[in-house]
Amino acid sequence: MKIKNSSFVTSAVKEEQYPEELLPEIAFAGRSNVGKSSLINMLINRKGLAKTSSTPGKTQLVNFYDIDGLFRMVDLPGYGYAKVSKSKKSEWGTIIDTYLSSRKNLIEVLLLVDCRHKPTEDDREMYQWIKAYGYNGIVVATKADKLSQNQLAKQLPIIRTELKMTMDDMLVPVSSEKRSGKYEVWDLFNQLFMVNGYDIAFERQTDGDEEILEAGEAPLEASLLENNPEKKPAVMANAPKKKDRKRNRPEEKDKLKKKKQQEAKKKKSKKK
Ligand SMILES: Nc1nc2c(ncn2[C@@H]2O[C@H](COP(=O)(O)OP(=O)(O)O)[C@@H](O)[C@H]2O)c(=O)[nH]1
Ligand SMILES: [Mg+2]
Repeated sequence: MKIKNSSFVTSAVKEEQYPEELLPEIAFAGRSNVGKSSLINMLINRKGLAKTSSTPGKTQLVNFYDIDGLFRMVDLPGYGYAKVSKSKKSEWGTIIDTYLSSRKNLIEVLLLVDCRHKPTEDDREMYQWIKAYGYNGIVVATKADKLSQNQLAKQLPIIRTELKMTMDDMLVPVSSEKRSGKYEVWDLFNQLFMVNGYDIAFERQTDGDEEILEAGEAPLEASLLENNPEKKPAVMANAPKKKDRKRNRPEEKDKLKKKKQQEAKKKKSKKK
């Protein structure tokens, strides 16, 4: 099945503004400017459906995109933009928390990090958050075109270490600029639909001007992963698990909150 129609559904801040929970959703989280909107556009072969921006930190909205009436991609508000005020930051936290905690049809959250940089504290927190809500926590390393293969091979383990990922956790390098990593992400989506019990399977979304690959043939961007120290493309190495909403118990959330508060206290006392 190829994508024929993708469209913007709505932007939301509050739960009442979300579209009905009729379709499975896959959400994209990450710092502003990390490449969330660009990745969405690449995946659906559309240039400007998700608005990309060179002035980050502006939109604090959850954007829903409908893909062929079968599922939705959800662009979450970006975090970590220095010029954003404290009140904006807590607003951001509330918007994300509301979405993650309430959305029954959310099957996975991808965390995007820039492959060139060490993940930030915000990234680490976001990753913990995603895990605490019972998702696989799939990490997408963006802007892979900005690094050589050797540099990328060095960066990927750093991202793993900083985010405290295990070898079971998935890490996928992509470049929206070079249009690489697209098939890996789509294959992953298909696996996610399958393990979550949805009868949805998309064909590899070719751009039209590139060769159409036979089933089982290595995708063009496999070369990008050649130097991946994990040898296998990360996506294929481990099958994603069905989301485990049981882990999303209030106690879990409370524990996480307490831990955060304790950490903040420690930091404060250190400063003194
Ligand atoms: N070189 C390169 N630039 C990218 C890539 N993805 C996004 N960008 C650029 O990074 C900036 C922010 O991208 P955007 O998708 O708007 O990020 P968002 O804020 O996370 O949605 C834009 O100027 C994009 O053109 C990529 O894969 N490679
Ligand atoms: Mg964006």
